[in-house]
Formats: sequence, structure tokens, C-alpha cells
Amino acid sequence: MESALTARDRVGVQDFVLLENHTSEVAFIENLRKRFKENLIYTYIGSVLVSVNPYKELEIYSKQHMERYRGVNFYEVSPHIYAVADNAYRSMRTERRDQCILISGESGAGKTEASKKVLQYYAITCPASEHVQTIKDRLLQSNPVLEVNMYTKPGIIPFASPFGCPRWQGAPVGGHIINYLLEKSRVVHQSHGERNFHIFYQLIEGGEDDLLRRLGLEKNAQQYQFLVKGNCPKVSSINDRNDWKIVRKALSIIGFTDDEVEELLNIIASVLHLGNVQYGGEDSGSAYITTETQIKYLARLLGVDGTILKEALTHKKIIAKGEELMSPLNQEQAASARDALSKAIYGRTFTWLVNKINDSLAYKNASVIGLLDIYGFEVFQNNSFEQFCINYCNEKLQQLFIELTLKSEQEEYEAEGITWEPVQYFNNKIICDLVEEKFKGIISILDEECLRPGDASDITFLEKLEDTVGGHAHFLTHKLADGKTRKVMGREEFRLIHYAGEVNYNVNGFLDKNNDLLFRNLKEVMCMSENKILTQCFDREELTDKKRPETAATQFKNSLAKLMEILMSKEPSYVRCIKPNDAKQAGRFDEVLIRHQVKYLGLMENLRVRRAGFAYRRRYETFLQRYKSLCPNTWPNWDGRLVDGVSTLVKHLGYKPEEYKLGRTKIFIRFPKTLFATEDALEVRKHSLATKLQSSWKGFS
Ligand code: AD9
Ligand code: MG
Repeated sequence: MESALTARDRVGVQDFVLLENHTSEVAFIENLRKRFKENLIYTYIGSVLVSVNPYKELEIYSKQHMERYRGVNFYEVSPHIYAVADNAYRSMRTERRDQCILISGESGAGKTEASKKVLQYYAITCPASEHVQTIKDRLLQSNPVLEVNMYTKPGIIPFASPFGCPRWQGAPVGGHIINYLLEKSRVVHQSHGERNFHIFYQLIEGGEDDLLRRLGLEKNAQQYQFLVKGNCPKVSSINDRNDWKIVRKALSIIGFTDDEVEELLNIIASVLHLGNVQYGGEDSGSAYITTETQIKYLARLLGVDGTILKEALTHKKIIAKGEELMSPLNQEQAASARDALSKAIYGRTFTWLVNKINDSLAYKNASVIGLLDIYGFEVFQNNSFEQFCINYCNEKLQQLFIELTLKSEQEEYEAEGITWEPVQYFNNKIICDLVEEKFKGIISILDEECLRPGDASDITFLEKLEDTVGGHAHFLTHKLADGKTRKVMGREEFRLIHYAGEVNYNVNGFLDKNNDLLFRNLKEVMCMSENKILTQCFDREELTDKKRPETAATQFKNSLAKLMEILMSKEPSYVRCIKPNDAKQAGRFDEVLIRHQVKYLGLMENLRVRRAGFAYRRRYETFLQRYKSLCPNTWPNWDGRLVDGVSTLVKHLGYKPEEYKLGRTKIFIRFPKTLFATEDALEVRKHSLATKLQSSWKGFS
């Protein structure tokens, strides 16, 4: 039999808190590597689950596995996503507190798989009635519709889908999805190697002939301007034709009627037609439309008057001295009006879709378990407005994480009557403020430039940033204080020193993306649409509202604030996903890539915070139950007060006073090695018992 020590050598420790050298990143990664090699993809940092994508099917998700985790204490079984799911579920029921499971990590790290595993765990282990079954099906199906479908390969939709459970029966009865950032600009422009949203390719590749005929589409993605920009219509790992079938079926299961599906497809097709609207220029410079066929299709699919649409795509309505005038656009302006319309139609339809799915999942007065599948920190070669938003979102989540982790630690020590020395940690509030502060934060400055008439441009925005936040400790541009130039940075870039590392953002396109303007006359046309989905998306009230619509960044900021509020009211569990290699290969552990993620996910900091207090805490009954066999006075049973039993036991084990503290209901152990030694003693005892048993058995035969 392998001894406990050699086993640890081989498979590492199942909780990073147990690492001897907990400040060493090398030791951290080595532990991940050992476990990964043994197909042990899950490891804890206290109650946080770290998961490494295995890129292969593992036999750890069967019904039997689910049973093993049901109602069992976190530390008594090996780390698993089911333990997190079960723990959240039990806390919700016993403490009646809303829960939230936050799943983060970069693209391909396994976030969506993890959230599916959680849903499957509830679907199988929670009692089900017929109604409940329908909700479960809808929840599971909402994934393909929103995920596979509406966004692309390196897609970005942080979304939360709380999974509702009534307080008493504990069966899932509802859910809710919050969607708050769709990378709309992708509809009209993709970088090299990127695709547009999946649904476009799926419709074209998978759509039935008569459907495509009705929509006026050809079975060739190359025909569509919005699909050729990234030069990446086909991705070998994606089967558009098959996915189309999955999505079509999912839409029915979620409860979309045939009419609604038809309207939805009309909209998707109309975006493709819009992309093919081309302009010519008069001598005067005014733009005119050269592609009449597109207008004909658009008029039919959007349910609008073709002539009015044409005018709106080439003119801007101005109100001068109380009179409305149609001022012609030049070719460039007309093209951006067309793009703005495409983005608005797609973006709003997506929001409609999310709301619709939520209606189908709605259930009132239930405790909820939220599932937040959120996009991790992003650092590309070229970082733009989207990365700025995503990384800002991650700063906010880190804040929440620090606050909740430290706060809950402190609260626990207080509740247990344990003295606690506060930990030093980097508070990233300073970076959040730099981004979001009123008047002098980056978003405020960006909004100000967007509002300013005249010569406002991305570059004037950058200049204003230099003037306003130039001296901030977390902000840099190419300009040095002595008037010289910082060579490593481009002239159109600013750098933010995030909690997780430095990122350079190129300001190109910031104003446009933030503005997201849709001319009034285009809005008017859309408000006249006979498409029933679009009438819900473009509300006439918008036209009477004199107030300027919120910019994209401000909308994002506000929805983040709302999300933080929701999360603060819930008890969080964390799942941190890691992508082991870029090739999606099983068994390959790319150390450089992993080190990067360990850093960006703040795992070392996480471990430090966890270790700063007491590495381990266990309820008296749990501790006694597990180790009572190691002391003759507590074995086989302890009759007195639990705290006295634990005290007797640890004294017998030789714990020194500085190594542990006894709280009201729990023992707190400061160093992992103390618990290690106890675990080893238990292993040795089991081993010797087994040997004894064997020899006495042999003695009989
Ligand atoms: V993205 O930000 O949505 O682009 P995710 O969601 O983090 O990304 P996803 O969960 O979709 O990644 O995982 C990517 C692929 O890795 C999956 O399609 C699976 O093939 C594979 N994967 C992820 N987790 C597991 C797992 N626990 N077991 C087996 C997995 N395969
Ligand atoms: Mg995903």
C-alpha cells in the first residue's frame, strides 16, 4: 500500500492551503501539474475551487459521483464542482440565504461546462415535479440559444443565470439570466481570424432551402459583407449545420412559438441584408443607395416602408428653428448609419431574447442560486474598448471578492470569539475609482468627449485623459514627465496598471463604440416596423424622450453596479477555471500560459488571504468524528461536551497552543502542517488496522 506521504508526492495536495511553501508560485504550479497529470482537475484554495480544463471526457460526472457529494461535507471528499454545487444548495436551504456561484476564467477555460455541470447536478439530485422538469429543460436549453448561438468563438457575454429554488421543497422552479454586455460592434466588424456571431453562419449553412428562399439568403457566407471581414467563415471545431438543428430545437423547448421564431429569423436575415447595402456618391457628395434588391428584402423582413427606409439610410433629420429638415449624408456617414442600425437591431433583439427566456423561467418568492459565467481578464496584442470594459468588470469582481472573502473571514472569527489580526492586501478600489469616478474617471472623460461637438476625436480623448488622470499611479501614456517619450508605448495608447497586470489600450474607436448613436430618423423607421419583436425593441417613447441615451460605457457601468448589488446580497462560491493550453489538447500543461492565468485570476493573493488567518477550520463534531480514533480517550465515543473532546484529542496529538484556537463551535488550525500530521497519523492508523485485519483473517484460514 502506498503511504500517505508518497501519495501526496504523486498527486499533490487537494487544497493549496496545505502547501508547505504557500507564497511560492512555483510550488503552486507544480501542485497543479501533479494533479493535472493524474486527471485530478479540481483543487481547492480553502472553499474556492480551481479547475483545469482536461480537454477530454473524464469519468467523474456520473450519477454515482453526484450521490457521493450529496449532503457531504466539503473537505471529506475530493474536490469537485459537485461539492461546490451541493454546498451552495445546502447553505441555501439551511441558512435560507440566496447563493451565487461565480465562475471565471478565460475563453476556453471551461466556464460554461462548469455551469452546465452545476445545472446537471441540480437537475438530477433535486426532487422534480412536472413543472420543475419543464423549467430544468428550459434552463439547460437556454445555453445553446444564448451561448453557442448568439456569440462567437472568443465571445463575450458575461451572464448570470440564477437558478431558483423554493425555500421548502428545495426543487428548482425558476431561473433568471442577466445579460449585460454584448460585443455589438462584432456584428459589423470582425478582426482577422474572428467570426461574426454564430447564428448567422448557422442559418446560412443549416437553414432549409425554402426558409433561405423566403429570407432571400444564399447558402454562401462569402456573399455577405458582415461575414467576410474577419476572413474566417469556417472553424473546423464548429459544425454550423448541426448547431443550427440544436438551436432550432432549443428555441421550441424554451417555448418560442413558430411565429416568434419566424420574426426572429427575419431580423437575423435583415442584418445580413443590411450589411450588403452599398452606397454611391452624387457629385454633391450626397450618398445614394445602389442596391435596390437589398432594400426590397429589408422592407419585407423588417416590415417597414422601403422608401422611408431608403431615405433614413441616406439622410439625417435635423431640427432647425422648430422645423424638421432632411440633411443628406455623405457615403461615409451613410455607411456608419447603416452599421449603427445593424448593431442596434441585433443588440436589442438579443436583449429581447434574454428577457423572453427569463419570462419562461420566472418564479416568484424563491430562494435562488445564481450562476455567473463571467469572462476573465483579457490581454491581447491590441486591446480596445471591449477589453477595457471586460477588465474593468474584472476589477469590480476582484473588489467584491476581496471584500467578501475578508469580510466573511472577519465575521467568522468574530462570531467564534477568535482574535484576528487584519491582513495586508492590495485594495484595487483605487483602480475602480480611476475608471468609474464621477467627473474625473476615465468613463466620465470618455462620455464628455462623446458629447462635445466639434473636433472631439479618439486622440483628443487621450489628451484629456493625460490632462486629468495623467498623474495617477495606475495610468500611463507614452509621454514621460520630463517631456520625453516612453518608447514601449504607442502614441494612441494608454496603459492601465490593473490588479492583475498591465494592459495597453488603443484609443482607436473608443468614441464610436461608446457613442453607439442611432440617428433619430432610423429609430423612427424602426418604431414603425410591423415585426412584432422589433415593436417591442424600439419603443415610441424613446422618440419623445429628449434626454440623450446613455453611452455604452455608462450603461455597462450601471449594470455592473446593479450586478454588484445583487452579488453582495448573496453568499458567493467561487470557481476559477484555467485553460491548460491553446491547442485544446488533452494532457498538455503549458506552464507559461498557466502561470499567466494564475496571476490574472489573483490565485496567489487568494491563497495569501486564506492563509493569513487560520488555514483550516472545522466544526467540532466533524473534527472529532474524523480523528477520534487517534486518541484512546475519545475512541470509540466521547460523551462529554464537544469542545472538551476536541481539546483532549488535540492535546493527545501534541498540538501546541499557538497552532490552534477553539472557538464557539469550531476548531481553528493555523498551519496546514498541523492538520497534515494528523491526516498522516490517520492514514498510518488505517494502514495498521488493515494489516491487523488481514493477518487475523489469514490466521483463521
Ligand atoms: V468561452 O469564454 O464561452 O469562449 P468557456 O465557457 O470558458 O469559454 P467551455 O466551458 O465552453 O469554455 O469549454 C471549452 C471546451 O473545453 C468544451 O467544449 C469542452 O470540450 C472542454 N471542457 C471544458 N471543461 C471540461 C470538463 N470539465 N471536462 C471535459 C471540458 N471537457
Ligand atoms: Mg462559455
